[in-house]
Amino acid sequence: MKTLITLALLLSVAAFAGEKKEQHKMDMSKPGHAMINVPTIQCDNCVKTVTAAVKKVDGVESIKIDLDKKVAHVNFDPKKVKLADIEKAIAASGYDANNVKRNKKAHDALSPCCQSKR
Ligand SMILES: [Cu+2]
Repeated sequence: MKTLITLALLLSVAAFAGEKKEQHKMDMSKPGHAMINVPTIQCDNCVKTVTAAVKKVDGVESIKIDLDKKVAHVNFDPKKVKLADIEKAIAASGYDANNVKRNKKAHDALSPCCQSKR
C-alpha cells in the first residue's frame, strides 16, 4: 500500500513537472510578441514609415523590421493592445500587414518609389 502511494505521488509529481515545462514553452512564444508580414515594404523609407506608425500605437513597446525578410517584430503589452490593432495601424500607413490590406489613400500618398506595384 505504501509503495502504491509513493508511486501515485511520483506520478503526480512527474505530471506536474510536465505541465510546468509546457507552461515554460508557452512563455517562450510570448503573447506580447508578434511577427507581422509586411510584404509591400521596399526600402529604408518604408521601414521608417511603418516603424513610426506602429510606435504611435498605445501599448507597443518596440518594433524592429527586417527589410530583407519583410517581417516586423513587434513587442507589445497584450493587456493594452491586440495584434489586429497593430496590423490596422500598419495598413493605415499604406502598407499591407499580414492579411490586412493597406489603406489605398495612405498608400497613394507615399513617395512614388515606396508605392507597391502589386
Ligand atoms: Cu520605400
